Amino acid sequence: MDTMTAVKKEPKKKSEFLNPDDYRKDFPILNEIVHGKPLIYFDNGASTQKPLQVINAISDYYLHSNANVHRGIHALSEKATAAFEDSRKKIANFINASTEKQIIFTRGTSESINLVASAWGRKFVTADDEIILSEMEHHSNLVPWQILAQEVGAKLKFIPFKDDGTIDFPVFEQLISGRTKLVAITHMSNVFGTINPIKKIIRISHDRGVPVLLDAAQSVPHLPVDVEFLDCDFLAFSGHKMIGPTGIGVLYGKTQRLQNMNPYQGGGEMISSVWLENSTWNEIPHKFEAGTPNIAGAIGLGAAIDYLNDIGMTNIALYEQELTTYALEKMSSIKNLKIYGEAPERGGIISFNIGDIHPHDLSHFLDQQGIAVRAGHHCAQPIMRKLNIAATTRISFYFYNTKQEIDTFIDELENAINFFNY
Ligand code: C6P
Repeated sequence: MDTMTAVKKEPKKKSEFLNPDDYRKDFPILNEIVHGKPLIYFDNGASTQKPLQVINAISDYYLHSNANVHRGIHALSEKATAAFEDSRKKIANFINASTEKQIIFTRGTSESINLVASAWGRKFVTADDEIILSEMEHHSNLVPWQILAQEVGAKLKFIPFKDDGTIDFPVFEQLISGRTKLVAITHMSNVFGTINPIKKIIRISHDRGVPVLLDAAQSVPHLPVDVEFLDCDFLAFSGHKMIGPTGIGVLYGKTQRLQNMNPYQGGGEMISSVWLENSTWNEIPHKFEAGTPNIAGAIGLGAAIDYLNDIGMTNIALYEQELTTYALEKMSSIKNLKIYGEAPERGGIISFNIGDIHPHDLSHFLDQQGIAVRAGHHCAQPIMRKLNIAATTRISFYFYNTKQEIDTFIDELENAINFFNY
């Protein structure tokens, strides 16, 4: 017998872009045993794990330089302020902002978008103005605009998505008009994984004098994102989705736009002078950072950015693409498995259902095998409604995931199908 044909060809396991084992050792949580099985963490779209370098940066701050920022003249406060502001510079460089003054610390993507809806929207959006969103937005890029629109009497318009989970671009070109005040759209869908054609959207919007806000919660952690190249007006993202801590996020804004906006919240730090009856505002970014900020969070995010830069965002993007192609190929051979979203340009997020197995039952089954996935509407109820489903199961990758983990996941999907007798 010809042994060459008898041997089953094994898929290539090694990637030319990065070796996850070089990084997994920095993430102690990846060694956890869950329900007696080694943890496979496929819920990175919801939140990522943290390496020791980030955990240590946070504890170093509390151990050696804990003090409030921008206030004290003493050594600890100066140290804390330097570390906090250094993180702001790292973030500016990471997304290629022209100055760190364009980087505002927030609690996360949701707060960043609320900040713009409140401080920019209330000043510049009036009755009968229109804001263009898409049907594939996360609730965080829908609800703040609904609140604003109801308050000022503006209208929301929606770019539809098609069966393959991509936006209907010609409809966008029809929707934009002299009444449009803003286009706010997700860079990468947290349900479909679709990477939207934002460069084109921004160019067309700018040709009409319309600013663009990008919800970059799922893109900045996974792709190289360059705000100068994209020319977006606002960009929002979260630290916890990019190996940083929870409770810290970023709003990037073009200088002129930030300067022209009202403050978001009142309090310490955001003022220049205060009288009993009125006040004047501090310069950007401090104008938008009322009260004591999340100092440890900002420092932790700076450490996360150092870590991601060491790997290289292009390597991360290419590696995740490889994992996604590998997973999609394997999943496509499973009977009755439907994947939602088939965009040619996509990130490492895969939403699916298997027949009528409920996503909560499937995710519970997978959890019992140590595999963490997300099941539900993914804070995108309008997507579910349009697809006429209640929920999906979703897997989402990061650079520390492996093809071996995908193999185990596929085996467990097959076991689930047997278990549920489907
Ligand atoms: N999506 C998910 O599992 P916050 O919660 O503020 O850090 O991020 C909100 C947010 C905004 N936009 C998009 C595209 C997002 O994916 C998210 C967070 C998580 O999909 C939690 S619902």
